[in-house]
Amino acid sequence: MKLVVGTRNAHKIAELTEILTPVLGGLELEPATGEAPEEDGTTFYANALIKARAAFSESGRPSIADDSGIEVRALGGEPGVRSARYAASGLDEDNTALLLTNLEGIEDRQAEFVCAAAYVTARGEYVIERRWEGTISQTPSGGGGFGYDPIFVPHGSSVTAAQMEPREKNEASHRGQAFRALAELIATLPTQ
Ligand code: ITT
Repeated sequence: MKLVVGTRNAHKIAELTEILTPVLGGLELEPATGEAPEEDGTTFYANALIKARAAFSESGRPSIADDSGIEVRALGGEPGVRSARYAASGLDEDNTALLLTNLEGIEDRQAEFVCAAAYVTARGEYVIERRWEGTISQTPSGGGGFGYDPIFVPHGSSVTAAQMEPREKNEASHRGQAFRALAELIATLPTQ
């Protein structure tokens, strides 16, 4: 099966390959090549659909996309859908540094990663959203993963997501949960 992936984030493609291949045998993922669409939705659900629809309309082939981010309880759910561009530079190090600064002196460190996984074909549109709960650490640790992984300690873990093996992260993560469920749904649909 071939799927076009509406993302410009190479880390997501690597994770999606590992997550989806065991469920969808013979899978080939092909990155979308057109211009990235404007993510002007106010929810992960809406933005995931915007990206998957753009990939589908440009390629004419079944397409998937993910919109994801981190919601921090003490910050009223920020950065949320703005996670990729929380700091002005949009760099991972600057985003995590800003989050740590904004949480200075705050005891409640509860946070959730959220992933909306979308699938768009000529026959229909599907979106599945999943969450991964944890806490924000005091300082960054670990060199794996991307984004906020170095400061996210999943519930039940003593290390950050950036200190986990990729397989261990994908098994538990918001993206792993959402795309495994989406892949199981895709596997039940008629071949496009
Ligand atoms: P595309 O829109 O091209 O897919 P993006 O990186 O801009 O790439 P999003 O708009 O979905 O993607 O923003 C997701 C941001 O949320 C991402 O850049 C990270 O900062 C953060 N994020 C999402 N999933 C994450 C994960 O598994 N680990 C760490 N940070 C994550």
